[in-house]
Amino acid sequence: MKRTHYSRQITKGMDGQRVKVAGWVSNLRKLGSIAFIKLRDREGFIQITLVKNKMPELFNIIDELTIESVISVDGIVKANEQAPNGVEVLPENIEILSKAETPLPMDISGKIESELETRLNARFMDLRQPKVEAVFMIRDGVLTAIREYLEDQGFIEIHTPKIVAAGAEGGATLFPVKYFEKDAYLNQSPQLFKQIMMSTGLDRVYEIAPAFRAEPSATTRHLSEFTSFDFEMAFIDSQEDVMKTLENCIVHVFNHVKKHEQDFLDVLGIELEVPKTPFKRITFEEAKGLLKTKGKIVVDDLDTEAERLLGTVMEEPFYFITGFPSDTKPFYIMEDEDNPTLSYSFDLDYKGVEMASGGQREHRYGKLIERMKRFGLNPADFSFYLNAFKYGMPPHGGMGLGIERLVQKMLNLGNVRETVLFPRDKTRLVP
Ligand code: AMO
Repeated sequence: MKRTHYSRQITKGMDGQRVKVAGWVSNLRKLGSIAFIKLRDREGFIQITLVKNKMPELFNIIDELTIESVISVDGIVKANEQAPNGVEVLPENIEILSKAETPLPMDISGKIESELETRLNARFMDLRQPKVEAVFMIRDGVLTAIREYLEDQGFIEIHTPKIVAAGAEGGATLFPVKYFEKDAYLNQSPQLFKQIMMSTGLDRVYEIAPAFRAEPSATTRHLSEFTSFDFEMAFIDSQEDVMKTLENCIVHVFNHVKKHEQDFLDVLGIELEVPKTPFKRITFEEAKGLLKTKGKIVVDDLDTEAERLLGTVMEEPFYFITGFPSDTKPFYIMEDEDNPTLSYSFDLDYKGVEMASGGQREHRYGKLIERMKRFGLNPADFSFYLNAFKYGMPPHGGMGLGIERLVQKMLNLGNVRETVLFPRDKTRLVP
């Protein structure tokens, strides 16, 4: 290997030890007969110090190197109070593995702030910045924690098709696909498949996978391709069972990130507060009342502005809104037994933005067909889904959460695109 240690693993206590480090030349400084290379790898920086009279041949490499070239360095660790982190490496050999051309496609020295569009066009370079990299290290921690929590709760990870014959979340945001001789779509959500799974006996499932929505407008929280975290669980008593699983999962995620990703939170200057359970629950009616006091009149659903305003009046960052009107929720949501104009649905909002929605599903075949027809859907188009309800389908519920929105709000990022390596939106198809 070209490396024995990442930069962060090299400590003062290793004085005198031989190491091999590798990474990108972040900075170069030549001060007469001494020169410094600031080497960057994914864990941070390490100073490589060259002294001319100790290593006359090696010293000349400084004139050959360009910023952002890739090198590997064999050398000896030296504790030095004047070096960053109190430690440096005195090289015995430096190998140039790949020389970077000049000028660079964007400045990543931190001197010039680039526009998001410029950064996304040169994303490979943008991602070399510790602040950008930190977002993805934390995102990795979020996903690890979700899997950890759900596996512990007896859920199994599944993968459902992304090329489908019918969508569940409304025709307006479907992407059509040419599929041999047939019409197909990119799936908007694993909804129909995770529900089919509830009839199989594998009665607790989750999926973390891409979902596609042809979102026509450019906003700071909509993507054409996002990562949907879904779970579905059977034999529930009510949607409360789903909400409890979700809030406990969120708390586990925050604890995990705080424990394992603190270095990256520090890079971003984020003081992460672990939310407390139970999260506050308010009904849609109560939310309407709160919004009225802010001068916002809501009829049957919360728009972006209503969600934002609600965030300003709620005391806690996370809160559930329950009991939305049944006509504004999808056909698969169960209506309230006592008041069918309402539904057993919920949204989870975080700092004024919808993170997740879910609820108890309609598992009774006849009622489901009725509801589909009321929504103007043709049950024949959904027979692959409806068949699973005819031969033994337990009561069940679940939810879907946008990973990008969760990371965005957790890290106080202005735009959801910051949390995607290569975002897709109406105008962006490359890189
Ligand atoms: P919904 O359509 O509310 O519900 O989506 C669930 C969550 O997914 C995220 N999300 C998005 N994130 C970024 N860009 C988008 N275009 C986008 N669209 C949605 C949001 C949202 O809260 N099947 C149901 C879930 C369920 O009932 O289990 C569904 O898809 O964070």
